[in-house]
Amino acid sequence: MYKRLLTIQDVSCVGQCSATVALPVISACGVECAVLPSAILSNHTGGFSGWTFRDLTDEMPKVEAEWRRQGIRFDAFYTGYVCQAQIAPIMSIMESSANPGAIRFVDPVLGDNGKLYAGFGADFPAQMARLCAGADYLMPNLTEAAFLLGRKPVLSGYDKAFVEELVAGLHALGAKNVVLTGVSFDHELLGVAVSDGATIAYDFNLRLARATGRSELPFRGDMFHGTGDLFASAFAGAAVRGLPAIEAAALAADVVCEAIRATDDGHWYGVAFERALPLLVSRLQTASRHAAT
Ligand code: PXL
Repeated sequence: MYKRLLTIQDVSCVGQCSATVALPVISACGVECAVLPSAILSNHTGGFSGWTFRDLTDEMPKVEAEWRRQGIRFDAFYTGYVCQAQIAPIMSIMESSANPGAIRFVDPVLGDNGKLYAGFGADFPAQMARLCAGADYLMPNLTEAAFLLGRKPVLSGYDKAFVEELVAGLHALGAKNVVLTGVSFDHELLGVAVSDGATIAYDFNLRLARATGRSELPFRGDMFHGTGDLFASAFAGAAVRGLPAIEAAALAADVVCEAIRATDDGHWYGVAFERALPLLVSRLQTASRHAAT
């Protein structure tokens, strides 16, 4: 069945993040992607020397009213970079424009590498936690998970028990499934933890490494911009296509690795996800062939 997903996040005109990643990636998954921009920026806020910012909060109730009037509805929602004043209008839109059984994906975009993104205040994570409460799939990185729980981010030297405590805390906020990214126990393999509240599964990108014979990512600094958005978009698209969460997470993580590998040296503000779209499409085709047999 052809599904329609609404993504709610900013349009950073330049920067390979948020809506400019979600639209092509979710489309490549064979899922219609509608977009409600939360703001328009000249470029993202991670590393450029400045940016313009136009907040679009005022548009949200108007768009909602028009969709109500026309009966426009969605099978899934995926929220990303939004601001404090938008939490309530977004929750309202997700109520009023949902088809029965609509799935809510929440990427609680707050920060990375132990820090909040520029422009977010210390009180924002508690507001974002309200959006997380209604998530069918909550997709934080380790930094965001810590902020949502009012804890200090810990980025290395932790164990499984620590990760599982974070995951339990996120379920306690109300999230049905938790997909925690950036998990690494040994500094070599990076992966995701996927929990449905009863069991936790891990995926450390081993498959792609074996398939390509390349087990290491090129090291170009400690941070790749937009990879969280790429992961969340691919995960949401694959999950809407019917992949089980652990398979959708493994696929999304492989797409992120492929995009990082395909990124030219010196291309610092984003990853070349366009070059990973063939992998995404072919893996989804294989998955759906298997599902059909
Ligand atoms: O990739 C997350 C993100 C999304 N949108 C904007 C950002 C960032 C991260 O810096 O600045 C505007």
